[in-house]
Parts: sequence; structure tokens; C-alpha cells
Amino acid sequence: MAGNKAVSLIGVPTDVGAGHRGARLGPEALRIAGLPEALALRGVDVRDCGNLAGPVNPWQGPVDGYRHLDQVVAWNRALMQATRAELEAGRLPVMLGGDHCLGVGSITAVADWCRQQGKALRVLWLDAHADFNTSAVTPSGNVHGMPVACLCGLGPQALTAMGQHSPVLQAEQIRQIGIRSVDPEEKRLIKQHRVDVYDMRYIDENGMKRTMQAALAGIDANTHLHVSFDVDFLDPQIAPGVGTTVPGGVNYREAQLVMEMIADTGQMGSLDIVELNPLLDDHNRTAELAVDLVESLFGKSTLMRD
Ligand code: 4U7
Ligand code: MN
Ligand code: MN
Ligand code: MN
Repeated sequence: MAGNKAVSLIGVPTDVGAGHRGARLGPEALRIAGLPEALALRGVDVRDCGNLAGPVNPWQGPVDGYRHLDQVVAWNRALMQATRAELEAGRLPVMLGGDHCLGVGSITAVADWCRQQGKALRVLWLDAHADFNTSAVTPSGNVHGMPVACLCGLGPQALTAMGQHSPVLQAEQIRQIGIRSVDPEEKRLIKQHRVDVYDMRYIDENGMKRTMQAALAGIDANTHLHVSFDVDFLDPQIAPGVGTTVPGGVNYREAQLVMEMIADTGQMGSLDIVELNPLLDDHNRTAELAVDLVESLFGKSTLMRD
């Protein structure tokens, strides 16, 4: 289904939420790696909306537990509007990040849209990290480590109540996959809020097929599936171009299976591609890998299944 749909690429060139600068270059790296052409080859009607505009990265330390909160809010407001506009136009928005703080704006718009359409929303969070920190417990103050908490109502009002409803999500709408780095207090919050986490140990013990069957269970024709793909989900040996590498990540075949099984549901309605940092990459290979995986997400299969 996603394969027949019209897609809008929304560039979000920001790293105000990150601990390294360079994710602001992600949208261009994804374009240069051939994302628009690859989708067009899949038969997708692609519209590149260009890049959103927003404040520069002031590169300052935390204030009250947040770095650059005003700038993070400004970028997310702009993204929320853009995402809403593309959904209203009947298109599938693909966010080209940019750091993961942008998941607040994209998913807030998607959640408002789903409520309006009477659709169920499921969020798949593909990441090495749980992104469930708050200002009280964050070790860094970087807001890219906080978007899931914000979406569940924990965070500054400017981020938890951007849309028509707060909290934006109930924890039971979220499935996290690939998790292998969680801060101690963050772990406590994840447990308290009962977020459904398929961490690397779960994947080791059960295999990726069973993991994805569990994470996708219950999705039906009335479900809007939002995929938030943090490139550090992948093992750093195949995806070095990210700010926060964590060893022991998802390998190439596992990642392909994740994308193919999502494609098979036919229910993906929106996608974030985040945390790609071309300054830390090796000749754009992480961007090229991301494009390869997004092709699978849009229905390209490696064998004879087309
Ligand atoms: B990403 C971290 F302390 N947990 O909060 C933090 F380890 O969007 C990392 O998943 C957050 O890349 C990583 O700063 C955010 C850290
Ligand atoms: Mn993340
Ligand atoms: Mn991450
Ligand atoms: Mn592929």
C-alpha cells in the first residue's frame, strides 16, 4: 500500500537536539545518496518539499536540564505544520532529519491526524536508545534523548502539548526495537510507563522474525503505522555516520527483514529518518544504506517476492 502512495520528502536540517553537530546535513546526504530517485523507481509519486527553515544551533550548555529548548520548539512547530499539510494532502510524509528531537513534531501531527480520521496509531521506534529521558534525569540535556518521553506527556509543556491532545501517545501505542543503551533513570521511567521494548537481547533470543511479528501484532486495515528510524539502530560497523554509536546493533540482513515485514503490513503512513551525521560518515555509505533500507520499506524485496 505504501508503495502506491504519494510521498512527500520534508527536509529538517537541524542538530539543535543532538550532542554532535552535523545531523543538519542529513537531508542533503540522503538526497545525494539517491532517495528521491530510488522511491520514484519503486513507482512512488515523490514530491521533495525541500528543507524547512529554523533557528541556527547556538551550541550552548543545558539550561534547566535542556540544551537549546527554544530552538528545538521552533523546529518542531515548523515540522508539525509541514507534516500536517502533507497528511491533509493525502500524502505520506517522510522526514529527512535532522536529529531525533524532530519526532515530537512529526508524531504530534500524525497523532492529531489519526484522531481526526478515526484511525488507530502505532509507532515503531527503531533505535539503539529509548529516548525517554526527562530534564530531571538526562545525563546530557540533549533533547534528542527525550522525544518518546515528551510524546507520553513527560517534558516541557512547549513539547508535550504542541498538538490538539496531550499526552500525544499512550505508551501501549509504541514498540521500541533494537534498544541497547538506556540510562539508569531512563530505565526506571520506561518500566514505570510500561513501554514495549524489544531490546537487542530479545532479538538475540527470539530472532528478528519473531520480534517483528510481536511488534506488528494487532495492526489492521484501520491502523496508521508511523516508523521512526534512528540510523543508530543499525550496527556501527555498517552505519558509522551517526553521533551516538552503540556496538552490538542490528545487522544488514536483520535490518532488511525489519523493513520488509513493515512493508508487508501495507499500513505505513509516515516515516522519520533521523540522526544521520554525514560529517562522521565514510563516503556517504550510511546514507546509501539508509536509502537501500527505505527501498525495502517501500516494498522492494531482495528475492522473488515482487
Ligand atoms: B538518539 C543519551 F546519555 N541517552 O540522553 C542522552 F546516552 O536520538 C543518548 O537516540 C541519547 O540518538 C541518544 O543524551 C538520542 C546518552
Ligand atoms: Mn533516537
Ligand atoms: Mn539513537
Ligand atoms: Mn532494499
